[in-house]
Amino acid sequence: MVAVTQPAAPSAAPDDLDDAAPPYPLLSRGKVRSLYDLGDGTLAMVASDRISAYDVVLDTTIPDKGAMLTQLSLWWFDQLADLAPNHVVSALPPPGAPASWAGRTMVVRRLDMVGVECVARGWLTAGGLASYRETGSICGIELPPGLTEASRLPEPLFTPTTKAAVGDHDEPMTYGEVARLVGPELAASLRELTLAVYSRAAETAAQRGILLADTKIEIGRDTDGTLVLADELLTPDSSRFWPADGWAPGRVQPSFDKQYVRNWLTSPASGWDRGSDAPPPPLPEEVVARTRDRYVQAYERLTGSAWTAR
Ligand code: PZK
Repeated sequence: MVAVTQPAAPSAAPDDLDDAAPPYPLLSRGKVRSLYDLGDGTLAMVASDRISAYDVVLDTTIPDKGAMLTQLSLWWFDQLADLAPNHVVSALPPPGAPASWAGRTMVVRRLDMVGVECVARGWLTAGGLASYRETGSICGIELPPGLTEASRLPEPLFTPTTKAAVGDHDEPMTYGEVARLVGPELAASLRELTLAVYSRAAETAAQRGILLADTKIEIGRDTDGTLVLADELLTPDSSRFWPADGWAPGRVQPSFDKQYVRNWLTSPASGWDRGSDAPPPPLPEEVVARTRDRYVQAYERLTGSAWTAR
């Protein structure tokens, strides 16, 4: 068992989860989600309405974001149930949970988590692009010359990374490094499952006008070693979704969910200096409303169901 350190709460962030103290011990806290130990071999994963941009958690929350991402994960777990089992035990908050947890909570089986971040990419951007520009390869996989920002890759790639502590950046690993870390059999299974999840999800998203540029999935093992899909799955926080219309290689694609936030934060109107240590200013109401609408659209386009706040 690895020691779990609790990062400090984002400074002065309105904490939409802590309006009532939950009657469970906190096991782990991420930038925008918390994990509680229910003590019976299950955990409660609670998604907040907090949003991060440019690696910082903002002071402004996006109403219903946590519930939308939780419901989207649950939908994907169902869609992919034939590929692998998942960790979901219940979509209802556990007994005694604060009322604010409704809709944003999943009770999950406690698993032995694999110590590798399983990433799949179908399009080239961000860290993958930086690696390609430096070395012509990603995670040791040689790529053809001539690729650029947002290029479609010749085929989806398994591009695993190390699991860094909160606030640190994950480092790319070669497949050989994964095999040395977890053993060749598990490495092969991780690659196979990651690519199967990515391919199915990318196909589903494409039918709905959304490109799934990349995604990070978390895999655990149950007591008999069966691989189980865990964490959040195929949400805008774990994946890059791009609007398919208007996609063109050679320029940075607008983010499906965070583009209004990024545009405003980097505009003169925000007065924020990204390079400084200063926290970003609160988002204007209109940016919040538009961003919320993008999460609603992502939920509705992917699932084909209307978002009704719960
Ligand atoms: C687990 N995280 C990431 C950190 C979060 C999530 N089913 C599981 N069993 C054991 N451990 C985990 C899971 C899952 N999922 C997931 N860390 C451990 C994480 C912080 C907050 F919501």
